[in-house]
This record gives sequence, structure tokens and C-alpha cells, in this order.
Amino acid sequence: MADIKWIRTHCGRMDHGGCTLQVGVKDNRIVQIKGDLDGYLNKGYTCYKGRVSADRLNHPDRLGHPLKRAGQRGAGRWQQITWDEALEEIAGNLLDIKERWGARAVGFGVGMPKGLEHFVLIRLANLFDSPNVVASQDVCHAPREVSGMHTCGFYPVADLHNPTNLIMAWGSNVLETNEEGQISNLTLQQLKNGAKLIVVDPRRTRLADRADLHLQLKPGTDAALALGFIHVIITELLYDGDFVENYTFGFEDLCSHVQRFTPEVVEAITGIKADFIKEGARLYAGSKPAALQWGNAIEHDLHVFDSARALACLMAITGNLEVPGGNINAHDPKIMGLGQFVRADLIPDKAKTMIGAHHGTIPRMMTVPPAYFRQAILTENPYPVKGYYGMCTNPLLIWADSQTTYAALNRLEFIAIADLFMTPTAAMADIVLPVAHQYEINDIGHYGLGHGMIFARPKVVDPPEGCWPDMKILNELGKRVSPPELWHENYEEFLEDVLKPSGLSFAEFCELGYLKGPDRFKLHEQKGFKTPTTKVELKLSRADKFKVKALPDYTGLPEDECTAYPLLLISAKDPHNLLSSYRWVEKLRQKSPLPMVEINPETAAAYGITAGDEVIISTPYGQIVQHADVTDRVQPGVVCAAVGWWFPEGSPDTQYDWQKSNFNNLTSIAKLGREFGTPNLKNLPCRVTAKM
Ligand SMILES: Nc1nc2c(c(=O)[nH]1)N[C@H]1C(S)=C(S)[C@@H](COP(=O)(O)OP(=O)(O)OC[C@H]3O[C@@H](n4cnc5c(=O)[nH]c(N)nc54)[C@H](O)[C@@H]3O)O[C@H]1N2
Ligand SMILES: Nc1nc2c(c(=O)[nH]1)N[C@H]1C(S)=C(S)[C@@H](COP(=O)(O)OP(=O)(O)OC[C@H]3O[C@@H](n4cnc5c(=O)[nH]c(N)nc54)[C@H](O)[C@@H]3O)O[C@H]1N2
Ligand code: SF4
Ligand SMILES: [Mo]
Repeated sequence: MADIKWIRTHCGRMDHGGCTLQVGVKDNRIVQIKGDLDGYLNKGYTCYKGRVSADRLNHPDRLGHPLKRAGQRGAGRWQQITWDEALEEIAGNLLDIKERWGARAVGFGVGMPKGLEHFVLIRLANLFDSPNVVASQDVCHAPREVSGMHTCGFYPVADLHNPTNLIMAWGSNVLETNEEGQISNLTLQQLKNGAKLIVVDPRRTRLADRADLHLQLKPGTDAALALGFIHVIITELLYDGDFVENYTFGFEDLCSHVQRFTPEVVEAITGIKADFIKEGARLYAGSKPAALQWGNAIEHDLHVFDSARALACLMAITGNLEVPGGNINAHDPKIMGLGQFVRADLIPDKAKTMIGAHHGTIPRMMTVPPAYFRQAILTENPYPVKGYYGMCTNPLLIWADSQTTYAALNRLEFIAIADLFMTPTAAMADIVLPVAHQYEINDIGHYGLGHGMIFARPKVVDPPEGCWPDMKILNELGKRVSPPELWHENYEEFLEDVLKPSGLSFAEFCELGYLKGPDRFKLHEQKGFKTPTTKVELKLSRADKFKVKALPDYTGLPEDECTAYPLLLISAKDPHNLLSSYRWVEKLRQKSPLPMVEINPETAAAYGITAGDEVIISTPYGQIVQHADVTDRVQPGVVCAAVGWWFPEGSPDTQYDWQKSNFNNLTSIAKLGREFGTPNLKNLPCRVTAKM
């Protein structure tokens, strides 16, 4: 083992990333990955997928050359071309569309934020003069961030770095998802140190097994439960009187508004016993500091603005904002601001001209909801869209309403996709670009994620000759489709740009490993909150201007209940898969070989389903097949299906069976939340039947 060289870097692209890793390299090949005992977030911890993450690089079917479509779209026939030809082809098509339809007719697409290329792509869109960056923000991050900004002027994140008395994991399965760098280790350490735990989740997760109180609510009723908590806290005078008096706006209105959300009323809505609602509210309010770890699940139906607002109000009235161990404003280190990096100044009208604006989405959300993007392609409302450049994303699987995605992709004049493997979406493209990946590129993680930290991800091996880093592709494409002087000679200068205000070079940053902003608690005592009233706006003072509700409300389930579909369908992210990514990595596939749907034994018996059976899951919008996991982790009446399934072992001319087990064949974009264009990804009426 003496000839193994160990290099320290940070994990990325397997989830939001963040674990400090020691990567063992021999002959330009990674031979082992282990957690770094001194890692800031992980202290030696890694999950399984982090440890096997190098297998992504060595798969025999990994893309190795730029490809040009040779047959009909989606027919799976390709011709190998050079990088120069590929870039010329893409630039030619994008500029042609720009000339005929305007720059806004090209959408630039990304998925879950993975690394610095995310922001280089936004820069490319801005320099190309298209306001249309299409991302998953409608269902991920933006609703929490923007609702937080409106309520208290910042994105309140759970502070798991300082001692806390209680963690309340609300729609967040942090032990499996390590969401936004809230690595399992941080939660586990707090529990070890005596913090109490409340879990609000319709499923009995591994985290719920350890909870002092598990509130297994009816899916889609989060806002009602949060308003019920507020009701109890106000009527029992458990709120933080000083904070409420000095730093909140609209408390009286909130008091009268929540009167009707008595524990008994909320019990009828959520299915949680009134006594447990009271217990939960008392425990949370009585445990200051308490960290509310709010998860992605609350963003997965059209009522997200209500749920997120109600939870932000809950943090505020209990005095948990801006206190260590509560929910904090995580200040960035001295690095380049995002707006400057993406050159937002060059496209000042973006908020008015982007597709979302025409549908009245909340102005602070600066990306286009995929639902409106596809409507624009298919109906030319508000204007025609003809081209798409996508990277780090697999829309055919992960956008709601996959049939509409398929139709929209077919309608586009030109599609380019950058990925490291042929995916169902890439199989529909005109040009496919093979990328260099984590461990093969120098990268910065967590830029823009809102937790006030950035992580060095230095390269540890060289990429295969034909594979380029996304940042290099964008840099070279940028020179061809926008003013070349606004691009770098060498794309790695983008890394230096981000760090420049800190005075560090990228090499020095790698030595340090990470940069964290200063801890600044209770800044409001000097400066107030960054809202129009300088207070936490329990009631939004400019609700009319933004055409949003002034007070958070509960207005019913996101979809009507219906006897033909008597069950409620939810999903949760798979511990061994990142959404639709990497199902071709054998070690991961062994852990999660088939799409599994969790069904309670009672429900399974009622429908004649036994463990392992192929089950047809149907909603009013479509049907798919998955295998039964009969388990009491879900309650009778609730079904939890797997997300992101396609079959890389299949054939490109059927886009790898993208229809068969793909959750988003069960979702729809017919009903969308007004604020963010969010579809119902969870909480859909469904039925299950055994496949004959
Ligand atoms: N292993 C793994 N890790 C990941 C990802 C992955 O795909 N796999 N994805 C990454 C991404 S993009 C994100 S955004 C984060 C998301 O990470 P999380 O915030 O943890 O999101 P989810 O797993 O979607 O949902 C969390 C929990 O919400 C529960 N839930 C479902 N419906 C409801 C409901 O109506 N109300 C409530 N209160 N809870 C509900 C689910 O049972 C689940 O346990 O994870 C990141 N990390
Ligand atoms: N029904 C349902 N739909 C959902 C969700 C859900 O819970 N339920 N979750 C939503 C959420 S939270 C999110 S964030 C989105 C995520 O949406 P996406 O990010 O689009 O989802 P992935 O399936 O992870 O697809 C990522 C693709 O990027 C590729 N990739 C990985 N690394 C790189 C890289 O370095 N460069 C390039 N060019 N490609 C790379 C992978 O191979 C993969 O094909 O999905 C959303 N959709
Ligand atoms: S928890 Fe996330 S960051 Fe840590 S090793 Fe696993 S995938 Fe990587
Ligand atoms: Mo996400």
C-alpha cells in the first residue's frame, strides 16, 4: 500500500456533498475512499455511496466522445464527432435560434446544484441574453429560501454546529439525505449530547425510530400542523414575549388568524391526536434553542408557500431565529457574490422577461419552473422556445409530468445535453457531451447553498481524454455565442474569481479545505431584520404588492380526495441513489436493485398484494409498475413509491424504459402553486393493484 498517494478532497455530486474525504490514488486510479477524521462536517463519517463514488469514473459504458444524432430523434443512433465540431454545432444552432426567435427562445437547464458549473451556466445564459435558466428550484430550496427572505430577510437554516436542546426534523430525512450538507454526523452528535428529537414525517424513518416524538401526519397537511403548533404556543403563552414584542410585525393578526386551528381541528385534518400536537408544541417552544431542520418534502406540493411561511413564523415566535443552536442566518465568507459571478448586471430586465414572470411567480425566484418552460415550448405562451442546453440534469425522469416532458423535448428544434452517461434525456438530444466528473476536476462546493460555507474539491485523478469539465465546455461555448472577452483563457480562473475577495488562491484554499463565514448571532438587536418593516413579518406587509397571502393558511389537501384513488402517494429519496443518477453503478444497484413501493401490511392484504409482487400504481394522471415492499413504516392509506427509476441496461431507442417505473408519470402540471410554479410531487391520490 506504500505506493498509494492520499489526497484530501470533499465529496460532491452524490448528494449536496460536504464530507471531507481521503482519497487513495495509484496510477491515476482511485483505489480507496474513506472519511477524513478531521472533516469539518463529517468527522470521519461517510455514507456507502460516498465510499463507492469512484465507480462512476470507471464504468465501461461511460461516455467518452461527443456524439451527434445520426437517426431520428430518440432512435439511439449516434455519430462520434470532435469537440470542435460539437461546440461549433451547438453554437451554430443556438445563434441561429437567437437570430430567428430571440435569445429568450433558448433555455439553459440544470438540476440539483452540484458544483461551480451551476453558476457558470447561469453566467452563460446571462451573457447570451436569455433570461430563461430552467432549474428544479420550484421543488427544491427556492420556496424555503424565498419564504424565509420575505418573513425575516434571510434563509433560516438549522444550526447543527452549536449545541441545541432539540432538533425538529420536519419533512427532512437527514440521516439518509444529508440535505444541504447537514451530514448525518451532525444530527447524531447532537442527539448523543442530549438534544431531544421531534420528527414530522408520514413514514417511520430511521430517524423517527430515535425520536422522542414522531408526528406521523397525513401527507400534505403540514401547514395545518404548523398552524396548530402556533395556536398552542400562543394560547398557552409559550412564545418568547420579548422577541415577539420587539422584533415581530403582525402578531395580533396571527393570533386571531390561528384561533380556528385548535388541536382538535388540526387532529381532524392531520390525523395526529390533539394531545400529541400539544406535546409537540410544548416541547419545541420549551427547548430553546431548538433547530427546525425543514426539509424538501414541504416543497413538494402546491401549498408550499403556506407551509414554509408557517414554519418560519414558528421559528420566530419561539425566539429561535439568529440564536446559536436555532435557525440562523449563515453568513458567507469573504468570497465573490453570486450576482457578480453570474454577471446579473448584464441582464437587468430578467425578472420581468423570464417565462416564469408571465405566470406571476414570485420575483425573488430567478429560475424558470420546468412546468412553465414546457408550456412555452408546446403552446408558445408567453413566447416561443426552440432550444435547450442541459447539464447535470435528467428532465425526462425528474420533472413532474413526464409525458409532457417527452412531448416538449420532441417539439424542440435543438437539444444539447452534457452528462457522463447516456440517460433517457440524453437519448433525446441532438448533441451529447461527455463530461469530466468529481475527482477529475478542480471544483468548489456549496457556493450559493445558503449555509455559509464553501468546500475545496481539488482534482485527484486525470479525466479520460475525451471528457471535458462542464466549466471548460461552458467557457469555450461562451466564447462562441457571447462576447469572448467576458470569458477566461482557462476556465479554472473561475475558481480564482470566487476566492479573490478572501485573498486566497485555489491552491491555498485546498490547503485549508474549507472557508466558513463569521458566526454572527442576534444581528437584529443592532440592525433589525432585512424586511420592509425591519421586523420578522409574521404578517407580510407587502403581500398585496407580491400578490401573496399575508398570513400562512391551510386550505385543504393539494389534490381532491376521490374514491377511485383512495390512497395517498408520497415519495422519499433513496439512501443509495441520487434521484435518477448513477443507477448504472453496480455497487449501488446491488443495494437498490429494483424500484420498491412501500405499502402497509393492512393495505397490501386489502388489495391482495404480497411482498415482492409487481404492483401497478395509478393516479388520475398515469400508471407505473414497482415492486411491493410490505412494511409498517408507512401507515395504512399511505403509499411511498421510489423516484427516478430508469433501466440503463435497457435500450436507448426506448429511452431505457423511461415510462415503466418512473414516478413522474404519476404527477401532473395541471395544478401548480402560484408563488413558485410548484407541482404536486407528493400527496397525490392513488390506487395500487397486483400486476397479473
Ligand atoms: N440519498 C440521497 N440523498 C439525497 C438525495 C437523493 O436523491 N438521495 N437528493 C438530494 C436532494 S436534491 C435534496 S433536495 C435533498 C432532500 O432531502 P430531504 O429533505 O430529506 O427530502 P425527501 O427525501 O424528499 O423527503 C424527506 C422526508 O419527507 C417525508 N414526507 C413525504 N411526504 C411528506 C409530507 O407530506 N409531509 C412531511 N412532513 N413529510 C413528508 C418523506 O417520508 C421523507 O422521509 O436530499 C439530497 N440528498
Ligand atoms: N417525483 C419527484 N420528482 C423530483 C423530486 C422528488 O422528490 N420526487 N426531487 C426533485 C429535486 S429536490 C431535485 S433537486 C430534482 C433533481 O433533478 P436532477 O438534478 O436533474 O436529477 P438527477 O436525477 O440527479 O440527474 C442528474 C443528472 O446529472 C448527471 N451528472 C452528475 N454529475 C454531473 C456532472 O458533473 N456534470 C454533468 N454534466 N452531469 C452530471 C447525472 O448523471 C444525472 O443524469 O428532481 C426533482 N424531481
Ligand atoms: S453523506 Fe453525502 S457528502 Fe457524505 S459521503 Fe455520502 S454522499 Fe458524500
Ligand atoms: Mo433537490
